[in-house]
Amino acid sequence: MKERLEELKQEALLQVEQADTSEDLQQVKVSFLGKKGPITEVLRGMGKLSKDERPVIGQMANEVREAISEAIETKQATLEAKKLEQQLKEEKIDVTLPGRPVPTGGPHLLTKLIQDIEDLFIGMGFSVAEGPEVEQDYYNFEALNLPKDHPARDMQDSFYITNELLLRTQTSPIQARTMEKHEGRGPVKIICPGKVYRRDTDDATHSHQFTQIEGLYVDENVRMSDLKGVLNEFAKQMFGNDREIRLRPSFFPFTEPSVEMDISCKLCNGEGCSVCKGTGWIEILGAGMVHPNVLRMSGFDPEKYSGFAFGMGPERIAMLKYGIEDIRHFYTNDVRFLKQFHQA
Ligand code: 2NM
Repeated sequence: MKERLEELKQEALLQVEQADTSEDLQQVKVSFLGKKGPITEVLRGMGKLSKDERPVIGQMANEVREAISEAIETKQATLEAKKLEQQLKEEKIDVTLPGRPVPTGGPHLLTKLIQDIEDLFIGMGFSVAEGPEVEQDYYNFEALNLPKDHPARDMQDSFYITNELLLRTQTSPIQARTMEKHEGRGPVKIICPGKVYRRDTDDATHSHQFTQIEGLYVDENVRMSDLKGVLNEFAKQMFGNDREIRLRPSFFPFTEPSVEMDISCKLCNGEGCSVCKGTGWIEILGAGMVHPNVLRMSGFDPEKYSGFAFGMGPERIAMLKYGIEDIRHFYTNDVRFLKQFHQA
């Protein structure tokens, strides 16, 4: 009986030693110390032993049981420590690794371009003025020398809300409002950026909603040469010092005389290519000397004051500057398009 217990102890200790996981260990515990295990069996068979032997074997059996239990517990602790160590090793964070960059948004290409144009004109003494997108017929047309029956009102079919209210078709109503506020006293030197709306069928070069920047300078003795100087400076800063400008006669109801400004084509050096349609020149904006009727209606004396005005489309400028072939790219907001113009 003694040898049997000693054997069981050695066998159990060996298996504890060899256990690699808590599950293995649990298996050892069940097979040696469980109700149907060999130790229990020994204890059960004690009835057959003599009175002298019984306490000796009983004590020994208990000692063996204790020893196995203790070995299991010690091993269990070792296994748990090992497992924790392994886990710590696997989950270690290297704080010296470079961080993953977080993608950031940025201003829309048009927003950025409009801000750049604003800055450019602010540098020449202009202020930025804004106004409502839902505008009165009076400021959008009437005050700009476009009376109710004027044929030019058909040229730009508009979104009317009521008989007297519409989505502005240009940003010049801001200029009419600003002049009115000045109560006949100059100077007025402003640029007016903003969204405008026209009833148009959208295609590669037309959009029912687009942006505009218009400029106005009213003072005593403002001349066509002042307009030319300011626009020349704009063209060179915007498109490069090597660009030339030219003014061609044109017509707008709110200016007299009216001009259109071209810049020399950079792609072909003025030789003629597909971008400039063989002419060597690219149309950039419209401008002119403010019509006396416009000055008078907004409270300025055309005998004392004169002014120049101009208007341009940021979409068109961006398309020329970056070779964008479809105006709808500005509004469909495909990030693959937008990202190309994203500066940090
Ligand atoms: C253009 C072309 C020519 C213009 C005129 C005025 C105002 F209010 F002074 F009458 N604002 N903008 C103007 C002149 C706009 O856009 C192509």
